Amino acid sequence: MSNELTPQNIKEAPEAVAGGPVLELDEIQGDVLLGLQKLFERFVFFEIKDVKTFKAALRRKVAHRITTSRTVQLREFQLRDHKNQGNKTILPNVGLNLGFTNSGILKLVPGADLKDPSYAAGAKAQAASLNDPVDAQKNPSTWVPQFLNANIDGVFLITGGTQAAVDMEAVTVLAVLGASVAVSFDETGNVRPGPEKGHEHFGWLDGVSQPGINGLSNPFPGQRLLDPGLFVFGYGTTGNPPLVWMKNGSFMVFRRLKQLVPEFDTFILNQGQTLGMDPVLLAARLVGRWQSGAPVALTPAQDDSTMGPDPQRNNNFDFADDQAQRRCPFGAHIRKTNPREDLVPQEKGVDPHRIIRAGIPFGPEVSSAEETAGATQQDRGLLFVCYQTSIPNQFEFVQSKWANNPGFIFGKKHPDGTPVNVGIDPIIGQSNAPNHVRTTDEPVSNYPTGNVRSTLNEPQDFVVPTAAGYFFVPSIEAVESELSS
Ligand code: N7H
Repeated sequence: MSNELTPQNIKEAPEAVAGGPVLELDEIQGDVLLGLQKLFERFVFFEIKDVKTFKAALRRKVAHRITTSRTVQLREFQLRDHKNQGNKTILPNVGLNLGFTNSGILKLVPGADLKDPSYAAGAKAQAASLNDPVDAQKNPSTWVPQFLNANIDGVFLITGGTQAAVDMEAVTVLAVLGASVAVSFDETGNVRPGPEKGHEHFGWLDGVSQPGINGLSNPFPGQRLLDPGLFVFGYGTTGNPPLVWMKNGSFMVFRRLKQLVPEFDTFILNQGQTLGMDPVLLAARLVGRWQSGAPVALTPAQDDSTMGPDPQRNNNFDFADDQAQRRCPFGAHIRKTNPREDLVPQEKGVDPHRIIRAGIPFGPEVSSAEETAGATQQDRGLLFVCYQTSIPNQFEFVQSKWANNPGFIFGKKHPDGTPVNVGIDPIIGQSNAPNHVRTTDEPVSNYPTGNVRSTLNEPQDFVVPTAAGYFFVPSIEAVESELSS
C-alpha cells in the first residue's frame, strides 16, 4: 500500500476498463471516486462574504489548483514506484477539493435547483430525521456551535502527506480569497500513528469495502461493479444531471462523528463477561469484521490478520450462506449498511443505496488518564465523508432506513421460525428510544451448532454526531464557468 492512505480496493485501473463508460477524470474532483491521498486532511468551512470578488478569485486563482481524479490516479502510481524503490520519505502530495452547500450555490447561481430535497433543506434541517439528538425546537443538541450558528456556504478539503504541506496550501488559498470569505469552522483530521495507521479510533481497519466503479475499477472478488452515475452525475442510467453543469459533480455528505472510545472499550469488556464470551469476538461480531479487517463471514471463530488488508479476500462473501447469523449477526455494522445477498436482487435492493466513503479520523489518541477513567476527555472520532448522486436515497437511506431501523434486515427468521428482532446498528445507529438504549440480536455466535438466543443491550450511543453538512462537489469546468461567471 502507498505511504499515503487512499480507500482500498478502488484505485486500480490506469485506463478506462474495457466496455465501461469513459469517465472524464480530468473533470471529476479527486476525492469523489478515488479518494485524495491523505495522511492529513484539513476541512475549511467558509461563508462567501463578497460574491463578485469570490468568483473572480475562484476562476483565476483557485480553479487550477483543484486536484482532479486523473492526478490522484497518477499520484498513486508514483507512490507505488516511490515505495518499490525502497523510499520511505513521505511525499507532500497536496490535494485541494471544493464543495458548496445549497446556500453557497444560490449565491453563485441565483435560483439554481439541484433537485435534491435533502441538499436543498441542508444537513441541519435533516438532523432530526436521522435521529441525531435534538432539542425541543428540533435543533441538534450535540453539534458544535459553529455548525448551528455560523453560515456555511462551502468547504475546502485540503489533503497531504504532512501537516505543514496542508497548512501551506490552506494559507495560500485563503490568501487569494482574502476578505471575500470568512472561515466558519476549520478542523484537521489525521491518519492514526504507528500500527493504527488506516484504523479508525475504535481500532478497526477502515476503507476496506467500497463499491467497484464501472469504467474505473477492475473488481476484486466479491466487489460489485456499479454504475458510476450512482456517484457522479452524467453517467449511466442513474446519474442524469438535473442541470447541465452538474455533470461530473457529486453530492458530498460530511458528518463530524465523535467516538466515545474508552466508554466503548469498557462496554465491550463488561458485556463480554455478561454474555460469557471473548470480548474480542463480541466486538468483531458487532462490526462484522475483526479489527484487522478480516470479515467474520469468512473467519467467524478467530481473526486472520492476513485477510483484512488483502483485497483478493477481504470482500469475498455475500451472507447468502449465513441465514441463521451464525457467522455474522444481521445487526452487524457492515451487514446493516451493505446487506449484500440478504436483499435480492442486489441491483434493486442494495446497489442504489451504496456510497463511496472517504473519511479520516480526528482528535488525539486516547490518553492514559482517559483509559483509567474509562471516560472521554478530549474530542476524537471520524470526519466522515461520503459521495453519491442522491442524498435521500443513499447516505440518508443507509443511516435512517437501515442503520437506525431495528426491524432491518426485514423478514429474517430464527431456525425455530420466530421472527428475528435485528436491532439498530450497534456502531452508528442512532436510537430515538428514551436515553438512546438499543439492542442487538445474537451477539453470541453459538457457532456452529448452538441454539440459545442472546441479546445485547447497549446503554448509550458510542458514536455521537457533532456536526454535518451537505455539499455539491462540482466539476472543474463548472468551477471555471457557471459558478464563477
Ligand atoms: Fe461504517 N467502524 O469502525 O466500526 N464502517 N463506520 N459508516 N460503513 C465500516 O469496509 C464505522 C458510518 C458504512 O460494504 C467498517 O471500511 C465507524 C456511517 C458502509 O461491507 C468499519 C463510524 C455510515 C460500510 C466501520 C462509521 C457508514 C462501512 C468496515 C463512525 C453511513 C461498508 C471496514 C464513527 C451512514 C460496508 C470497511 C460493506 C464499513 C466503522 C460510520 C457506512 C470498521 C466507527 C455514518 C456502507
